[in-house]
Amino acid sequence: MADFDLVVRGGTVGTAYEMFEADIGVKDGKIEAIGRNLGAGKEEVSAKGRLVLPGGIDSHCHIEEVGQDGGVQEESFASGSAAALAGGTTSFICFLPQWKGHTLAESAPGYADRARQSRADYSFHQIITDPTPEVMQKEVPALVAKGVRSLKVFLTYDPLQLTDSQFLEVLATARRLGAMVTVHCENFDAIGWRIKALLAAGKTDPLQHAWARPPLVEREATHRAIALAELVDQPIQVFHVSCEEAAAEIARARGRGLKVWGETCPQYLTLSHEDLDQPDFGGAKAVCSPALREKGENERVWARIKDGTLDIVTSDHCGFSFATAKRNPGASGYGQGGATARADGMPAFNAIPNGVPGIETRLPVLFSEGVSKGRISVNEFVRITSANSARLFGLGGRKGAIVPGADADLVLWDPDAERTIEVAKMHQAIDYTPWEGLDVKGWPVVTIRRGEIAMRDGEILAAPGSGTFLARGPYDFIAPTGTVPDGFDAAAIG
Ligand code: DUC
Ligand code: ZN
Ligand code: ZN
Repeated sequence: MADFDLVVRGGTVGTAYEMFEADIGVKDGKIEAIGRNLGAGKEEVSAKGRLVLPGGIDSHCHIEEVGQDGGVQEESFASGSAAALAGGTTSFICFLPQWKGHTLAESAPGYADRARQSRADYSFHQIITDPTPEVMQKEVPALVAKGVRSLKVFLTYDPLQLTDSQFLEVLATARRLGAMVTVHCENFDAIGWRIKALLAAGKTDPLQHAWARPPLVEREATHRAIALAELVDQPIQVFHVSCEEAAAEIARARGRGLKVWGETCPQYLTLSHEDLDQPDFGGAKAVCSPALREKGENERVWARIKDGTLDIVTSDHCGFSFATAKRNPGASGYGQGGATARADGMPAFNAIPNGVPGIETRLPVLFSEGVSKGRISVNEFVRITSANSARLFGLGGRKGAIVPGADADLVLWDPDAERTIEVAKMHQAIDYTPWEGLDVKGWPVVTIRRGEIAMRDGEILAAPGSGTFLARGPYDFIAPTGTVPDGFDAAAIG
């Protein structure tokens, strides 16, 4: 009789801090044993010559997200989760929207039901754009109780931006409820002023996006977000850090003992202004915010991964195809300064929906550019792609770790495989990838989600609906520090 449902045999196991040769025995979807010469499994997967790492957690991606006009981003839960599994990611956290003037319930009816089509495990961050008493005192507590334990706020974008006082309201509510606050840090008015000036000068092409949103606007908003979080004594995570100027603000806060964490994305480690400056409106493919920076900035962001300032690398996957949404001014809500169009009918830079696809390429690009090129170790790769997301978002012990009792979410890597990234071979629904033609070394060959072989050699075996909602309960990282700058007792008013 078999000892296990599945045995992954003879691989090199890589965790957040260790590398060792071992078999992994799986029972009922969980890791039951780790050791040499384990007994037989009903099913066996040879991992000879492979690295066996925790399945990726993409803690920031936009899947089938509902826009302010009720339209839906093009990546469905079925296609987005297939793309995730193909790229070695077994869990993701995507977004429940709120549109100004609407309650949470009104903003995305049926979204949680649609998410049940996922093939990967999933959870949600709740976006807050209109923190009314009804939303903050009734809807958000109910949602946190159901396991949606993180809120996302935007300090820019016309339909999304919070004022500082609204942001404080969100921070105070999160503190009371024990939820993480994640922040898009860019200065709304500074960007608006630059957009106006650029449009008035007749500058409309996608490259102008970078001039409208220079590092300074990110640095200022990162500083302000940290200061306001310190005032309330609420932990925050700064999303999609693109540059040293913003990372330095996080490092300074961390040095002062604040609970501030930083996330970046492969686009800020590998792409640059040059990708925005392409013929035939091609630069629109690289429009995301914060904007791509000058070429040399990539290495500075890598350095902030190395020194631990940036804890997590997510995709910030957005479902905007080049043939459709990227040409549709203002469609998504992720734009600023009006739905301006150019003489050729294409949107001006400010109205191109912000965001790039990346859920499928996140791990292969990072492995190749990071591990294969010697910038980071396998252990660092594990930390920034799964372990830290699990710890910081309340999935510790269950996800992002290879230990007995954890979910058997594993990805087998062939560290020597050489591939070229081509959208034609991918599983995402979006019609382009910003990494088209990139040669990579290191490739995920088998993905196992809760003990089920979900992807083998690029073939998706997990069915739509086989993913599970991950409810996230209270956890240590979101406990306030108990210290505020001037001794003010926040708990007394919380
Ligand atoms: N920020 C996000 O987090 N996602 C999409 C666009 C954006 O600016
Ligand atoms: Zn953002
Ligand atoms: Zn995002």
